[in-house]
Amino acid sequence: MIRNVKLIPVFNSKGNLTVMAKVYTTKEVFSASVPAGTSTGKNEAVSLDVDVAIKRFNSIRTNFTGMDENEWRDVDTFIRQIDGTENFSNIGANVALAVSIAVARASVDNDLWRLERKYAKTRFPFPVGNIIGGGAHGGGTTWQEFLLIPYKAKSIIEAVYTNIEIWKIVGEELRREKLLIGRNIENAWMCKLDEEKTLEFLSKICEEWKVKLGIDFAASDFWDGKSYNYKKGKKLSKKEQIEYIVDVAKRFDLFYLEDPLEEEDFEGFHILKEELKDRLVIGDDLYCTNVKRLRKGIKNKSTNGIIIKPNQVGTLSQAEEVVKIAKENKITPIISHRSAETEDNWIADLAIAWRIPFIKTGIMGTERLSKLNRLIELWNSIPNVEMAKVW
Ligand code: 2PG
Ligand code: MG
Repeated sequence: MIRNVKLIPVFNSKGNLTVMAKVYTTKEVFSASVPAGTSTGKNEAVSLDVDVAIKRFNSIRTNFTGMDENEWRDVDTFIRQIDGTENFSNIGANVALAVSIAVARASVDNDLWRLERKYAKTRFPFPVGNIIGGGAHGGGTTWQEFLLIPYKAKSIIEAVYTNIEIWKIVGEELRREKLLIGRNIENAWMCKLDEEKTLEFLSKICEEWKVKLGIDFAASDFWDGKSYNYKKGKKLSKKEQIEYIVDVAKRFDLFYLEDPLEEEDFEGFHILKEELKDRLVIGDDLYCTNVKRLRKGIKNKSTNGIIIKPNQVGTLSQAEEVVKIAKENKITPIISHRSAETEDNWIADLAIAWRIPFIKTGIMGTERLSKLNRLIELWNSIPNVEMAKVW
């Protein structure tokens, strides 16, 4: 039984305040902290300023006393009721999610990966690692993230090791060639190469290491309502951007294409998906982990992949529903970190609980490694483990 819920302001990896929730039950104390985005979608649930959020929460927190943590979905429903809006603008999606996760943790004695136990074998997600960055995250390119997928890996440690080794090699080579600028907010390398030069550079390394390449274009960030505006002055219309993405995806054999178009272009995504059949065309800002938007994507046959970021929607049970509907419609879920992270590692556990085949969580930096190390820890403690079946 829940005795009390408290919120504490803590810092995220960008040095901004975020929320840690502490749920006191008759057994123990359970906690969770939540991340924040930088290139946020305009349809995300609203996160409030931490001071305001904590003040508002303190006026309602006694309502949780006496609730049953094992009925964590009911607690989520209650959080939505007391907020009373579609987008958590009263209590804040940051507060809603921190409380939601801490309560869910209380229901499984902290082992969030046990939230759903339906299968004899436990499957682990392939890490999708941000190697070179740009856009709103910082770096030379207009596109936001160049991503590695170590698809040959037979274990999670091998997968993580592959991405880390490539990260070291890429950093050294960029430094040697005097192309290095530094590291960005997700600890991806920032360099002086443009989009295509970056792809040429990475393609060679990916071939040697047998990893697949992906991109998060975060295209809404360089769309002004009329054209896609590239850093070096190139302007592309909707149609030209689609043609360019198809060309680049084929030329560089890109397996993973996240937000290649702006967040309202459901029809454009459909055209791309049809042109790029055996690749993942993924919506992040397009969906914002929101059921209504996912249904629109299903109707328009927009994508075959969806990013799952629970803080875009507000509670675990809402994110769980999105994962379920996506799977029922053969849309691959990819669970993801945010650019401003904490050391909390719940996305790792959720990837396992919800059988999600990919986890996007960066490569380096303690706030990224905490998720990867959690996966390694679980791989070594759960019997009957295997990598996701995606290839
Ligand atoms: C993204 C994420 C994570 P942000 O766009 O996919 O890499 O960035 O958290 O800034 O939205
Ligand atoms: Mg994205």
